[in-house]
Amino acid sequence: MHAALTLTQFILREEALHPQATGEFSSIMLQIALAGKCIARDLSRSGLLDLIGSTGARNVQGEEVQKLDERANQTFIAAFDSSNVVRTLISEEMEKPLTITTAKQPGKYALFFDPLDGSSNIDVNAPLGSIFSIHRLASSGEPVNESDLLKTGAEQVAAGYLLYGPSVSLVYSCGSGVHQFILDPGIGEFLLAAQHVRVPARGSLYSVNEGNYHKWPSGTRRYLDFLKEPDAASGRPYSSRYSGCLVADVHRILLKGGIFLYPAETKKPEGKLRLMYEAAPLSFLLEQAGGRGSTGREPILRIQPKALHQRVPLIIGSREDVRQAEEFIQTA
Ligand code: P6P
Repeated sequence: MHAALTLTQFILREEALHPQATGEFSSIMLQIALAGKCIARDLSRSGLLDLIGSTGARNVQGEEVQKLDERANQTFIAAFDSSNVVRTLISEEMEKPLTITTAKQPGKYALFFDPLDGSSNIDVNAPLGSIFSIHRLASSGEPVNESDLLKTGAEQVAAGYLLYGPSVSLVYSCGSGVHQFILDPGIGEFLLAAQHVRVPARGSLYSVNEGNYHKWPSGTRRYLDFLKEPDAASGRPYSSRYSGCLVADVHRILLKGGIFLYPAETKKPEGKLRLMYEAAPLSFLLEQAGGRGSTGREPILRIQPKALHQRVPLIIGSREDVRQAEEFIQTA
C-alpha cells in the first residue's frame, strides 16, 4: 500500500514544478473533484430519492433529460458559480454557453463538460461518468463569443473524466501524462492510484454497439468481422465489452488495451458522440497515454470545430488497433 497521496497534494506538487503557474488550473481541478463527489453521492442514493426517471424535457440533442442529468449539470454550475478562474461553461445539457458574471474579475478558462454520461444506466444501477475539457480563453474581459470557443482538441489545457462505478475514479491529464485517483468515501478524498498510465499498444477487447451493424459502411462491418475471426497469432477473436457508458468503456480500454468504436453510419456520417466534451477530451487522454483517437479518417485532436455541440465518429484506444481500424474504414 503506497503512501496515500491526495489529489490536492498531487496537484500542488505538479503546480510547484511550473514556476509560472498561478494556481488557477489547480483550483479548477479541485472544483471538478468536488462536483464529482457530489454527483457520486447523488447517484448512490438516486433510487431512494425522487431522482430516478426523466424531467420530461429534451436537451439540445433532442434526448430526454433524466432528473439526474439536470441535477449533475446544476452541480457543475454551482461548483463554478462566482468562480474567477472559469469564465464560461459549455454543457451537453445547455444549448448556449453559460457565462459566469458573478466573479470579481472574469476567468481565463472555458470548461466544457458532459455532466452525466450514460444516463440510460441510471435506472439499472450500471456505471456512469462525467467528462470535462478545459481550454484557455484567448482574451479576458470581453464577452466570449462562440468562435473563441471553437478550439481544436490539441489546444486543450487539460481533460479528464469521473467514472461512477463500484468505486469512483477521477482520471485526468494536463499534458504531462495520465493520472488516476480513486475516491475514499470514508475520508472524502481522491487518493492517487496510478500516475503516467500507459495504454497497451494493442489489446484484445473491442467495445461497440453491435445492434448498429447494419447501419455501418462496409469497411466498418469488415473490421468488426475481422476482429471476430479466430486467429491465435493475432490474438483474435477479441472479446466484446459494451456498457452503454462511454466513460466506463473507454476507461477499460485505457487500462487493458483494445478499441472502442462509435463509428460513422451510412445515414449518420457524423456519428453520435460530441466532439468538444466527449471525443476530444477522451482522445487527449488516450494520446497522452500512448494511444490514439480518430474519426476513422482523421485524428480527433486535429479537427477544427464548426459548432459547440458538433458530433463526430469516434474510434479510440490502442494505437495499433485504431490504425488497423482506420485501414479497414478507409478502404471501404
Ligand atoms: P447507444 C450515452 O448516451 C452515450 O452518449 C455514451 O455514453 C455511450 O457510449 C453511447 O451514448 C451509447 O449509445 O446508441 O449504444 O445506446
